[in-house]
Amino acid sequence: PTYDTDLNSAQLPGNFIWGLASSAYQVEGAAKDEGKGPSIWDLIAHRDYGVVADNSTGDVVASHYYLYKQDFARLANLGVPYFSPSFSWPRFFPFGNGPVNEEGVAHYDDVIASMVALGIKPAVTLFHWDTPLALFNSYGAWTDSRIVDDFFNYATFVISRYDQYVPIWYTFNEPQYCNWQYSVYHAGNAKGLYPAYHGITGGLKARIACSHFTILAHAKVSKWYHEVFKGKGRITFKNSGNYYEPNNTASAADIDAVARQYEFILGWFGGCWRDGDYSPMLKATLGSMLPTFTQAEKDMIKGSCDFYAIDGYTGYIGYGIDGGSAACAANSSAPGYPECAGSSSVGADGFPLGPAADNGVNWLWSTPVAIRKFLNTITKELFPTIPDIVVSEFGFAEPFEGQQKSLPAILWDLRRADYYQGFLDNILAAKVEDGVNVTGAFGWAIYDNFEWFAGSSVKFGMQYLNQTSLERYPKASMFQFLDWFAQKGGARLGSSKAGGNESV
Ligand code: PNW
Repeated sequence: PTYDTDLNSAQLPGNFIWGLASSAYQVEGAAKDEGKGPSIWDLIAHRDYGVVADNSTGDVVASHYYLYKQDFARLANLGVPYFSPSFSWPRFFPFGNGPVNEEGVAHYDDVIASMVALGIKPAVTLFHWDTPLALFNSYGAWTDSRIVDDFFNYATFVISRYDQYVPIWYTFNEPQYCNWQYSVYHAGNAKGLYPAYHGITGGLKARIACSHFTILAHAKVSKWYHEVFKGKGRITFKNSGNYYEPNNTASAADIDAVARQYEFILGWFGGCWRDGDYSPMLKATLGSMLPTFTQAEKDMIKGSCDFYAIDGYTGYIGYGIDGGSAACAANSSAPGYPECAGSSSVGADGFPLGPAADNGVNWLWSTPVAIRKFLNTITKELFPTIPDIVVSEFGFAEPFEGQQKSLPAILWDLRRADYYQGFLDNILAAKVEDGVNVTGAFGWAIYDNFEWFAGSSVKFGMQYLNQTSLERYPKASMFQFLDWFAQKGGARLGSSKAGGNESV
């Protein structure tokens, strides 16, 4: 890509927030320890051999539950100012609701205290897919309206306890995952292996309900947060989405396919920026299958996001399907992908300027310029009222890393290093050249972890995790990531700029 300005001399403002991210089930381990209740992921990983690619589980992973102090010490030594973990709902409330688990509370008290002592600022996600199993078993979790009050109970407990230390709260990680393939929020029919609990099959009805109650749960917590902790910190949720470029910018079908992708992925959860309601396209497509919000709910949703957070990893070419809109409408009893959302297929080389995806992750191409275009699309075209946007996750899986045995080779992860350099340059270009108010960027992940259905066969870490000794070794990409921020003047922990905007 070419840039109009000299990006080498462009500098980040001191209040740009940056750091590394992770999530509870993916790193903590200690799955049965100190009073934690099971989540749906304990079920998924254990119940059916073969559901997770390499049959790994979250039982141990990096044992972050016990080794958090050394993890934070390293982050501090490397000068990383923010860390974005998620907290485990079933550690606080083993049954999802009911009695609180004091051991879990004491644990997170010390997690927060340890970060604060080192000056690391937490950006905490309250829910990253580890739904308490008890709620799944008793009423089907996200398919039932009762989840809204149970999440509210958990979220308000945690926020009340740690508010003064946490400048950023994310209620949900990627509610889009209510809707995609495996319904990771409620384990409904993951890979077709589960019986239909409470009528939940992971089908469209369950997915729509999950999305609906997630939006309401977020909005209810956000409203409470704004009333009780006015002006103290910021709250939003993390969206999952990627950039789509029409294959042929003169093709109405390709343009239509891209528009439908955005509406079905980001528009579904875009009520914060659109009068609190579902988009017209969603309503037109899903008709009576789509639940409605009351006016009071719409008002609550509209004001419930203080900024936009996007987990944006890659970019695709959008191809129209012959008669795509018509095929979607004709199939109106169960409109779904790909007819309604437009094709997500990509060319052999993925997004232009990106190399082929030989990394074993079929959705992830290294497409640096896509993040620049995506930030423009989100803030200027899709949701022009967004005040500022944070890239809350981005990262890359190094080709063949899962199979590599030799440590030096694993640590020399040049494709990932290149990905971070390219993405960060393009995030900066969006800011300084295009005027996008992008205010933060978080790399995924702090180290190799449990990659959901891919288990430990796919690695996203900027540190290698030895799964036997549990030692963590920084990879080349970690230093690339850190060097980039050092060059661009990103506030580092321990530097005079550290802390950035104290009012945040
Ligand atoms: C994120 N996509 O999920 C999750 O928040 C993490 O838990 C996960 O480990 C990480 O990305 C890497 O996979 C995504 O298909 C999964 O575009 C898939 C997509 C995006 C995000």
